[in-house]
Amino acid sequence: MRVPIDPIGKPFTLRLRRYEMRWVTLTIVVLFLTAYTSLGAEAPEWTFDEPDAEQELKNWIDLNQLEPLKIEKVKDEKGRERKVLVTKSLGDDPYMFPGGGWNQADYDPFSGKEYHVLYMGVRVNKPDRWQIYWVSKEDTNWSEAQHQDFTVDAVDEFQDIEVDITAGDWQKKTILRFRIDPGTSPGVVAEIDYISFRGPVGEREAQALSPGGKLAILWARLKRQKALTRGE
Ligand SMILES: [Ca+2]
Repeated sequence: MRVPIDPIGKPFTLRLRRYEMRWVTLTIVVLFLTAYTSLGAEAPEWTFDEPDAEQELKNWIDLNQLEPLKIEKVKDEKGRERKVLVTKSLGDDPYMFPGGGWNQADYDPFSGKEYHVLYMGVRVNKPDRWQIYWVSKEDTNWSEAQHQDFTVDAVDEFQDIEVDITAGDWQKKTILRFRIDPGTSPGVVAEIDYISFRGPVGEREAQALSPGGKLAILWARLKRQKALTRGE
């Protein structure tokens, strides 16, 4: 077959290929950007460690039946120093809004499907029922329909607790804001080392101290993800 020659003298098919290549490149870039933005915002995490501790605390407002929140340096049972948020309940309905208030937040909306485990490092003076309430894009009303209870019994020693949130269709929703009720009775003193939807910070810190820590963390994350998928 004769290849048509354009005025510049290059075979037409070659020019076409270059023209197509531009489109292929552009398509790849667009697809990549689409995939990247659809990943959504990363869920929030607070560690109360330097340098952000005081700034983190400033955005925790609209408290109910709680002594003013404070950040303290304490020692855990292994003698390790931890910077913690200290709460003390004054009634049977204490609550606080991490990173904002009932109608504002300093974090972006996040996927309940992707981030459905509440991770918390915590030590308490007595076991009690705690709660999490939330509002979502799908339901912007604060109500019992979007809440879950969980027990915290990490008495006298820090525990990394994981709460899989299965109530109120959390995993089908985009979470806008949430509140934590640190207990449901007066006199609950809690030392909260971190609150996160990304993973257990305590485990991360411990492993980071050991050689090959990063690999170990990655491996632990994969194992945990597998376990969660299996519903363990
Ligand atoms: Ca901490």
